[in-house]
Amino acid sequence: MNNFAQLLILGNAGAGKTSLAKRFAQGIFNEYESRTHMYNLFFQPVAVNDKTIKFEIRDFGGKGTSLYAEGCYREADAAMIVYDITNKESFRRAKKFVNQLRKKCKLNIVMTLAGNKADLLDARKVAAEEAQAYAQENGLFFMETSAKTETNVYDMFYEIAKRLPIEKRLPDHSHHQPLLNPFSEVYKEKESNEQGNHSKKLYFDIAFS
Ligand SMILES: Nc1nc2c(ncn2[C@@H]2O[C@H](COP(=O)(O)OP(=O)(O)OP(=O)(O)O)[C@@H](O)[C@H]2O)c(=O)[nH]1
Ligand SMILES: [Mg+2]
Repeated sequence: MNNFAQLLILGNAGAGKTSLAKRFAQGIFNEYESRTHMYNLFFQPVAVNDKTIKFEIRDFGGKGTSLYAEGCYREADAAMIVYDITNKESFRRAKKFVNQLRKKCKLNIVMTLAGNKADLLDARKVAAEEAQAYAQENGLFFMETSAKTETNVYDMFYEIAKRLPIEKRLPDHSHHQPLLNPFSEVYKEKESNEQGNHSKKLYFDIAFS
């Protein structure tokens, strides 16, 4: 039983987004990873209980591609926001990404926060407690990771797969149906001119369709 999930990786330039994706999907780490200009695509399955979630991972460049990334917010099933624990500015930027995403993404998106480069403890500028508190307040799953030493990398992706809404894991046509989340529906009043009868009708619109 296979199920697809679109996962976006967002964060400051140099935070380690590509390194995390490559560690997870290819099992490699480059000391000198080159900057991502648009985005990289990775496909990697994860087995969760008796199911397989096939991740389609979009790893965006942290510089100058934000508008492009925003075009994908609506479709995303999950997002991993990455900051670098040795760079305070990258944590500030991570919070910005969370705010931007919240405005446009599905209500049931799985959002996680990765404090990357956790191997560089001596250079730490962002306390794990601060990030954990922020994550808790904002409904994000949080872990410190290291693409270099592999710490928590697989676990992070596995946790995302585990948290995907049940509906996304159904095997058949169900994922083609709009998810009827009571909070995602907006009422819209429309004039209807059915059979010459000028009656007012209530329409249901799906906010995210
Ligand atoms: N020590 C350490 N270095 C890391 C880690 N992850 C990434 N790096 C290094 O940090 C640099 C930037 O990593 P990238 O993966 O290219 O970062 P990015 O977020 O994809 O950057 P952009 O594509 O420019 O947005 C590279 O030289 C990596 O080798 C980590 O966990 N620990
Ligand atoms: Mg990159």
